[in-house]
Amino acid sequence: MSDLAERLDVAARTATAIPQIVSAAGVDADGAYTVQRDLVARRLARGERLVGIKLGLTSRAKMAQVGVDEVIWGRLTDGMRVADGGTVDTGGLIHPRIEPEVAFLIDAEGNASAVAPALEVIDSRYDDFKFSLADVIADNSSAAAYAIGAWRPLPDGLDNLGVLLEVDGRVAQVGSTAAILGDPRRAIEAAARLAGRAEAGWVLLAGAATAAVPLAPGASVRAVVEGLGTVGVRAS
Ligand code: OOG
Repeated sequence: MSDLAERLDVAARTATAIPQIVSAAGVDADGAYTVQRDLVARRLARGERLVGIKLGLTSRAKMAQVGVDEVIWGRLTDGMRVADGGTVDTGGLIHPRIEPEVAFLIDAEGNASAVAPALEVIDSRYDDFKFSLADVIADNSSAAAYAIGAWRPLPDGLDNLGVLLEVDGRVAQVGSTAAILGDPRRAIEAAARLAGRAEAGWVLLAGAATAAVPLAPGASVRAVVEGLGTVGVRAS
């Protein structure tokens, strides 16, 4: 298992795609979460801090895009965080894509105390962005970077807010928060069930509301979530 984690770690650090080594080794989903833990442990050993959880494949659009139809989760570190309005360095990534999300701030009771629009950059470490369930789980659910807009208290309804993904001022994807498990608030229970209790102050990325789009150097990307505001990044 730890050699699989090492190969994924090297793939990420050198921005070099690799074959689907986890499914090829016959590792199942449970084993793949052990590989993921070992992979993220390498980042923590280099000084990064665990700051949250991401859910993946919580929408039909995403499941259809990658051909895997189970909700998955991954670990977020402070090293993946990009400021709202900040820059994502695509030079260190293989074939990055970007997607619009909703983020929750988790309190000491495990409840969401605030919500914000978010952008997630995903970058599969596998050739051609192709993987099976075990491969993508081991690869920390393709996590690469994320940005979060301004936090605000949870509004009454979060279940049908319009979502736009804009690239260079043009609409690239349109969706609704309803795409995220029917209501993104379901992500809070789903994360607790799948990943265990979050720590106070952790971020939860609920998963993308639309398919992801390629992130090219020079692009300016903005997510707009109705009633929640906007968040943007630039790619260099
Ligand atoms: C897997 C990760 C999906 C999401 O928000 O659905 C994900 C992938 O598409 O590479 O992060």
